[in-house]
Amino acid sequence: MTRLLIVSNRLPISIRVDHGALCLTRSSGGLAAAMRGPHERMCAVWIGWPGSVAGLTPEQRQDADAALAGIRAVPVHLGATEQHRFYDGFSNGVLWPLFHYLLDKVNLDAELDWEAYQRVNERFADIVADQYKPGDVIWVHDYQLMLLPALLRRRLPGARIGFFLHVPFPSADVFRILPWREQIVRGLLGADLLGFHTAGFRRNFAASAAHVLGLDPDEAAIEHDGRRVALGVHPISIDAAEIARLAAHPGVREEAARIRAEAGGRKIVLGIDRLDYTKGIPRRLLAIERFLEREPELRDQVRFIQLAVPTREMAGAYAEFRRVVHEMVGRINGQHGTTYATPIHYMHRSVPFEQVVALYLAADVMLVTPLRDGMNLVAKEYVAARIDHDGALILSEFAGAASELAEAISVNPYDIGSVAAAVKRALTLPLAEQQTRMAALRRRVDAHDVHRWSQSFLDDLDRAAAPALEAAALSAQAARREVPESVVERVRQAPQRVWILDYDGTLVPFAPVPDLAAPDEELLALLRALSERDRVHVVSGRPRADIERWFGALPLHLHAEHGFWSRPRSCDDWVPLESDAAAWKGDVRALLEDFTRRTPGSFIEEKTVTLAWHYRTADPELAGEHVRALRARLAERVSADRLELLGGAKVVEIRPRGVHKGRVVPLILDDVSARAEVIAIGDDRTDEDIFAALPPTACTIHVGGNDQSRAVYRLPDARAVRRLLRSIHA
Ligand code: GDG
Repeated sequence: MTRLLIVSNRLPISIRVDHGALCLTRSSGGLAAAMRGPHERMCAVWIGWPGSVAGLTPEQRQDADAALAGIRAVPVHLGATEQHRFYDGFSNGVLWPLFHYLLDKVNLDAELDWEAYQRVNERFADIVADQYKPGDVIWVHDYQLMLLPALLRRRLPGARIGFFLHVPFPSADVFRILPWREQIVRGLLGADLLGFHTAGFRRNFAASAAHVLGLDPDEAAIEHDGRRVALGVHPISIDAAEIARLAAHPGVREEAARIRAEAGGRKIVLGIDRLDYTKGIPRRLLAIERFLEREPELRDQVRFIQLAVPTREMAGAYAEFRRVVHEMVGRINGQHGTTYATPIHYMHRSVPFEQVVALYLAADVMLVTPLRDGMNLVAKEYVAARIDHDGALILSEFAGAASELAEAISVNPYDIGSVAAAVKRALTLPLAEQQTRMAALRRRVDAHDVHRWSQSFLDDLDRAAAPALEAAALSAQAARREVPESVVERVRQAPQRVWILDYDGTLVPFAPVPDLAAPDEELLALLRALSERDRVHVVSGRPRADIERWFGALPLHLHAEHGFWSRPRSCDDWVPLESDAAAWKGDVRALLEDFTRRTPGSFIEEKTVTLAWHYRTADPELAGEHVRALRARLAERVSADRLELLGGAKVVEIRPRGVHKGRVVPLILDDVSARAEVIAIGDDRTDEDIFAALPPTACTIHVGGNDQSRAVYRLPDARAVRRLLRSIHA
């Protein structure tokens, strides 16, 4: 069975010392709850921080290590300062508020925190790589470890790596604020699959990658560094059956009855959250105050219960926030309390999960009003606990859960008046409507539970990683196929040599602007020297004018526009491959002009036979949208006119089908002796047509990274190509 390595900031078990004794406690929170199932079912290994071990005696530390090993947990120990900078400083002081759109909370001076974030991600990478065995699947979780996928990819090129983000991914305009945005995107793109809660978060990430790295994502994937990274939508969920079982348990029901009795016949409106500023507690309290002011006759008929679970107590922003919330509760209770009742029943602590479920059971109305939330499991848990199909859920439209739980009463948490109105509406919702809404909600939560979530993520990861594994195998093969010295010697000794050379990326490295890639003196001298003894063909996709300008004076055979134009050495005139290959251009040009008008920064490049639409300098999001629309518009023309569409780096090229570099091969080989050595060198997809058209005896060489090629040999870059040419000529 495939082994799973789960990697998250915290282990599901935390170590602490209480009155000198070692305590192991279950970590709470959505992530820990969600991954417990796969951890047990798949005999997975869980790698993460176990809490501080600083106060442990050596014996206690040994005991702790043994206990962790017993539950297949591997600790990543961190020093106190490092942990503080990595966790409180960068993860929760920069990324957490930024990703939740709370920009005023973003820690401004975070250079040292960023350094710790990098170091800790490296530490995780070392430990994961240490644990890894070929065939394992690695699943990395959340915003604390966003550099980890790329760090692992470097250490384990062939591994299957998935990453799931539990928090929102913000819009590109917000994400771009981050000074380290590029490193974060690159870090994530080391994975085979990136999972998000909602289609919106996925869209935001794709747009950010487009902006920050100039990539060209489509709906469900991004090509980067010769790899394809899949982007998935995987809304996390809960163990609905387990919660329903607890909700039916007599002990839990008794507890719920006690809570109701305690409320003395009042209806219960419940909030359960970590005491985090993203959860919208202060605005919720103001909405409750507004409700109390507006509805004096209901005032005595409602009890608000707020369970605020302590969280991130070491971070500065949280201590201040806690003070603000406690003061607000005090003020509202002071103002609206009576001799007999206090409107807000506030608890600042954590309670056992059975107690949480009892609260869900007791609550007539559940108030879930985060300002932003990745998903919010409390909303789903409330639904799962309502086994009698009644109750009302008020849900913020800014929680990820809102895109699944459409039958909840939706509110804008920033609009205090409308939240107060929603509370009234929920309290007076007729039972039949409660039941209709709750039945629909329950069906959805039951069908998409946490088991299905983890399984579907792992299935998608398998699918996403399959081509990458193949590519890794191919590139490993490729690395072994550098041109051997015996072949170099054979070519050197050949009575006749014919070179077929691509230009951009083969003889010169790529330049940011095409016009800057003109040949240098060294190259011109090399080609001149080579052509004294050999036949040298340059076969390029560039326009005739470029090739003529650069090489016209040399005794070379020239082929431009993918071989549509050729200039044999002895003759000055360029001859076309076909006479009427451009009849289709009028309409297509008009269409491209329309798209160019609507996409500022884009432009059309016209060659004799092809039309190209470049959008490198356009807004990436708008261009991405328009590329898809353009392709759809061209689809019909393409089949009717025997055209083909080529997608390149920020360019869509349209050309007649059948005009490709391979077409020049018969012309080149026409009067070549059978004993001649033919050497073809090229770096991109268009050169594959040359390799395909050559006889198997030809020496074909692909230039560049780890992409697939049918060429027999490889060279890493243009410099290596020149070295080879020089060594043959010498
Ligand atoms: C992050 C994202 C995303 C609460 N009080 C107690 C207690 N809880 C449990 C709840 C629930 C969990 O904690 C809270 O999960 P949330 O999803 O509401 O929120 P975050 O902790 O912020 O989680 C969030 C989640 O990751 C998963 O991807 O949904 O958007 O922010 O399960 O029941 N549990 C116990 N005692 C308590 O007092 N035992």
